[in-house]
Order: sequence, then C-alpha cells, then structure tokens
Amino acid sequence: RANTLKRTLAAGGTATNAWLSIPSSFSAEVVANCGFDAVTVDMQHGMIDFSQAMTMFQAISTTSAIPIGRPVCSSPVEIMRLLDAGAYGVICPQVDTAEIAEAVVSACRYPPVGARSFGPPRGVLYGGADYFQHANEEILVFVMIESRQAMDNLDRILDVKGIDGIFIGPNDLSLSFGGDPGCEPQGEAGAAIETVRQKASDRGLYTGIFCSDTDMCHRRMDQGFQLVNAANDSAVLKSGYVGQVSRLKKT
Ligand code: 3PY
Ligand code: MG
Repeated sequence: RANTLKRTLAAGGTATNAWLSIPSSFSAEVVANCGFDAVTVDMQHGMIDFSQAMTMFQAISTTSAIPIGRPVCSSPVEIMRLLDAGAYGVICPQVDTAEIAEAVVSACRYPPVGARSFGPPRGVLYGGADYFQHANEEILVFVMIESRQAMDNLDRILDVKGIDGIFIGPNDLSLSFGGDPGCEPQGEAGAAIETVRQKASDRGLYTGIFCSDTDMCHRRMDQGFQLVNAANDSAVLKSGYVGQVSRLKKT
C-alpha cells in the first residue's frame, strides 16, 4: 500500500494530522472518518495500551487516513510492536541524541538497512501481501526534537541516515529551556523551533510540529511546517461539551 502521507510530504505539500488520546476504536473511527491525511495514536501521553492501539489502527485503516503511532518511548521494542500492529509511520518521542535516532531508524527498517525483526501480523493486512518488499520505503520515521539536549546534538541527529522527518514537541522543548509548557514558546525555545525547522528542511527532511488549535496550525504552516495537528480528541470533546453546557445554561 502506498503511503499517501509520504507522497504528499515528498511533493512539498502540507498534511493534516489528528491526535488520539482516548483508548477507543470507535472514537478513532469517528475521527479517522473526518478527512485527515493522518491519524496518530499517542501511547506516550494518551491513555492507550497496546491492544487498544491495535484496535484503533484497525478503525483508522477503514479510511484513507494514514495510521501513525507515537510509542511510549523510543525503544526499538515499542516501535517494532506498533509497526507490527499496522502503524505506517511513527513519531518517536524524546530523541535527544544521534544514537537514539539511529536506534529508531533501525527499528523501522528490515535488514540489511536496519534490524527490524520480521513478523508483522497487521502490517501485512494493512500494507498488503508485498508488505515486506515495500515497508522500508513506505513507513515514515519522525524523530521528536523536544529538549535542549536534542538542540545541542541537532546536526548529528539530523544527519542520521534514514530519518524521514522531524516532529517538534514544543511543550517539552519549552520546559527544557526553563519555560512553562506551551505550544508557542517565545525566546530561546521559540528560536530553537525555527532553527530545527530550517535545518531539517535544508536537508530535505519533512517537518512537523504539535499545535493546540487550528489558527496555530496555520501559523506553523505559514512558517513552513508540513505536518500539523490541532487539539487532540479529549480536548475537542471537552471544548464541545463545555460549550454545550454554557449554551444550555444561558437559556
Ligand atoms: C510536546 O509538546 O512536548 C509533545 O510531545 C506534544 O505531544
Ligand atoms: Mg513531548
């Protein structure tokens, strides 16, 4: 199966991503039917365990949205399990060094390129019978840059062969520069975000960043980011119901 998200990004386009934290195949199905280019199952900060993530990938794969997983951490074991469950891309958190980035790439690529172990039960169902022949090419590998340490190692991380793109975690980046969590930090962390974007894009890497609303997504796309997401499922649910309560109380 062709990774349509990769095709869009490779053509220089922008893509919309939805971010899931609720452990439900039904809510994943609802969101995946909304028209996003990609839907990300977040196991790091979402309330989602592995078997739930698997059913969420099943739901997403009933649509044309590309299923992506954010593993709990960037351990090769966690990454390989998500790919076996049918993720067609990963957004790996806290990739602070080139060594971690190398391990991430290796976990996503079958030999001789990497050291991914073979046995993709849902990967084959999603990707097709020729999954093995194309997985190394089709699966998208994003490494998250979200710390001062990653900034110190930035050139080395970006030079790791096999990375498809970077994804910025602005909340953690802001914290690591001494600020409060937030998606649009100013000062050093704000400057760091533009440095990452520029250096990644100079190397032909795809650039993504976490945003918290659609206006922010537009600002980031104007800045040159290609892959954005706005509020996650639980935040959308909450704001929808808070609005409902306030409108009901007015009448
Ligand atoms: C961050 O902003 O640090 C993230 O990882 C977004 O989820
Ligand atoms: Mg983070």
